Amino acid sequence: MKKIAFLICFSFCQWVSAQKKPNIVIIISDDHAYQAISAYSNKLTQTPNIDRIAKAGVTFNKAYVTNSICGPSRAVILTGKYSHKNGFKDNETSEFDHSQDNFAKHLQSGGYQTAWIGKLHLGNKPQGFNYYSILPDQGQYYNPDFIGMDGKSTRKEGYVTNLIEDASEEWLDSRDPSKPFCLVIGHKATHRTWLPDTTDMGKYDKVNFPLPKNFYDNYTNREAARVQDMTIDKTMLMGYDLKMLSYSKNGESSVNRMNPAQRAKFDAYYKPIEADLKAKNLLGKALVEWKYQRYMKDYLSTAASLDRNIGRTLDYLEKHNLKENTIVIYMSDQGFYMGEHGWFDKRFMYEESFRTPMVMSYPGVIKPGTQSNDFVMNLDIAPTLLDAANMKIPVEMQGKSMLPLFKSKHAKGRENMFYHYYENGEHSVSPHFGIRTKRYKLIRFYKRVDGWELYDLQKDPQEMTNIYGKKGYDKITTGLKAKLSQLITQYEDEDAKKLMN
Ligand code: SGN
Ligand code: CA
Repeated sequence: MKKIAFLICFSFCQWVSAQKKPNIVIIISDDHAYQAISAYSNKLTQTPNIDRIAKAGVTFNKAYVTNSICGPSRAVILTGKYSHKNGFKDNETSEFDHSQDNFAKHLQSGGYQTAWIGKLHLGNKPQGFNYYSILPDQGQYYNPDFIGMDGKSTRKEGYVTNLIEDASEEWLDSRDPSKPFCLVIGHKATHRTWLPDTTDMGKYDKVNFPLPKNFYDNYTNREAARVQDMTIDKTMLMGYDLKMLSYSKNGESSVNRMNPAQRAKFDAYYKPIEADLKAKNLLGKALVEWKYQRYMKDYLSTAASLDRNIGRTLDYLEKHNLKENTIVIYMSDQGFYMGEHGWFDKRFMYEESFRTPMVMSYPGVIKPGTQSNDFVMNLDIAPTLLDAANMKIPVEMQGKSMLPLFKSKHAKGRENMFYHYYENGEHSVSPHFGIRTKRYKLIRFYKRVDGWELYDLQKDPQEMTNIYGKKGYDKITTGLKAKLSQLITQYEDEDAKKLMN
């Protein structure tokens, strides 16, 4: 009898403490640039729903990733560890070992129901989730396949961002309401080839986007920037990327999963653009600038489809009285170039791709409308979530909880950050690692390009002038190398250590 009473009491206490734990919704998009989010900049577009999260909580103005590429960034988010520790260094050769520790496993053991829905890009069998439904690899924009927990692939009719939101709401509907939950919504948008929902095609047709100041960069003094393969001019394809289907053999790939109704809408929008382009016969700068305008229009329309669905998530939480007890985080897996340096894509430790958008609401803990200029990283997500759930943060996690920044006036953020990018394939970006302090950035390129770069971000925020080895910078360089060595030792990056010469 006593034992039963104890068990009832224990379960009741557990239930009470579980009730106090906040729910968590993390929305992770793909390749969404902060330049294209109005919480950060009004220059290009409005994203009212992402802004809702920012207004309800904090806008991290200095959020960064440890390795600016999809799978590796998600591996860092899951594990709270750098790529060399979680083993997933690049998309092309690494395989993620899901048996290792991750935040979801901890939350589960703390009574949370967990789910990952949408893009994961770390194989199709995550661990630590009570439910998952995953887009295989990069996934498709139209009528995509989803892989379920039984390993079976199901094709769903519709547009990917809407479908991921539908599946997320279905899971929320079906969960056990007596337990806290952690839901990761992994969006494919705004990944290449920037294909919007048919309802958003043409949304920006009347807008003429200003060229970034360094659009016509000639990469003087920056060898890695010179040898890359990610320019709008040369790398971006007329057919495949910009949907001018008659221009290339593989141009069909963006539309080959569409059903006839979707295809008819696609053709109704893109075919007249193609006819107009042919009539214009553009060459040289005129053609590159046309490509830039089309890139912006497609990308921002895809982002509009994304923002609308983020609004649906927020509406769901409000409608179901979950808003007050739910942490909402919106972030991308990294930043992206919107024509800066003449580029699209990411990978570099330069600001546009090293930085990521990150906004977070946490009612009762984060004051609405907070602007944060502390250095935070994707590495910090796992420890932050465990901290919020009132759970122990494993010493192996290399990130730091961000919550003290909001709870204590005396909390101090990072002074500097360590970055390491490994992939050496598509887009020809040389592997590199480096340190960013409040004012300077020191980068060591290796393998494809061998050498150092140094930037004074105060004088040169666009990172156009490499001052490594220039007169007057010896002392600064020596100091930065010492700090970089400290970080390499702290994070135990043996490969980087060997290259500190
Ligand atoms: C694909 C893209 C690349 C992109 C990588 C990595 N090519 O390979 O442009 O850099 O993904 O992106 S595509 O022809 O398939 O579109 S990531 O977001 O997965 O890291
Ligand atoms: Ca990505």
